[in-house]
Amino acid sequence: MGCDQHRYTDQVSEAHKHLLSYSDLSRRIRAHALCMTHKANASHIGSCLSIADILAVLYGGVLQVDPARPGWPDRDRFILSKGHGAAAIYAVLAERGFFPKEWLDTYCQNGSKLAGHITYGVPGVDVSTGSLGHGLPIGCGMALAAKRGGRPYRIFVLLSDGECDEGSTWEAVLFSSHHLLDNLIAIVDYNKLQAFGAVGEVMNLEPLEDKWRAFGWSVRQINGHHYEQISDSLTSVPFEPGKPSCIIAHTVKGKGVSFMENQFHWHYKSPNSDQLAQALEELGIDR
Ligand SMILES: Cc1ncc(C[n+]2csc(CCOP(=O)(O)OP(=O)(O)O)c2C)c(N)n1
Ligand SMILES: [Mg+2]
Repeated sequence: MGCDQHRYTDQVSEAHKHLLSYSDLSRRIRAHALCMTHKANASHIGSCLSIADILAVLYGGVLQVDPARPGWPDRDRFILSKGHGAAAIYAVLAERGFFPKEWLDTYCQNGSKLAGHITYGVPGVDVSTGSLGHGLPIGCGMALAAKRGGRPYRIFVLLSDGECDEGSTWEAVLFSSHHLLDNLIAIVDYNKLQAFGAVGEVMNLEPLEDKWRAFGWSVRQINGHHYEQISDSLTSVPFEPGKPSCIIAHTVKGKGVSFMENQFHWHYKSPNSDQLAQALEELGIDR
């Protein structure tokens, strides 16, 4: 079986002329990411599935961005600090019309614009990442620039729980509360897994909420697969005036595909043809 992902997306598109619902959009993100990693024999499908629902809400209703003007100066900025989740962000950008869906077929191929880690220059992408621990520090600079320039836009940074092991992340946490950056929002994809094992065994983060609070942030914990909780939290920022906001999103690595959920080896493995077929079937995609 090939990986003709546009067959199903075109069918769904015709049925939905209006803005996609979050569940439709997250299903498409998951399906694209599965097809892309399968075709490219690429890693990080578990990481992509973990953030699909958060991306669906961000790009389906929260971020003030314009696909026709990706460089609009007052757009909200979004930084995917866990840059290895590139397939998921490319999928949602294509679904929102930042570039043609056909580009997704070229993911990780020679000459493609779409590299395996999120890359500046792709329409809708503001920052290249991949070396973990850089997204929040960059977000701090952007947030400070917005404040000093009197601009209204917000900076959303999606980081992994593994990145909470990085000293640079905690320097940024400290910096942003000191500078009263209430235009900065960190979303922690707390899927409890890193590349080779459980967060609790590699480097325990608990009590994680207390740590962010102690550094001067306002914090909420949510279920990162519950659209209402995601949307409620993202539309309530800043949680407190004068403080940056942190959303600790409890998620499942591999979410949505039964045999990938909570299995750390799906950090690096890519689905073969049979596994892709089973995964798409579980998502309810008729191919
Ligand atoms: C500074 C740095 N060290 C190591 C790596 C290699 N690496 C890629 S992903 C990853 C860990 C993945 O776990 P997590 O950060 O929790 O992200 P998840 O896939 O669970 O979203 C590591 C160590 C890297 N990209 N950057
Ligand atoms: Mg993780």
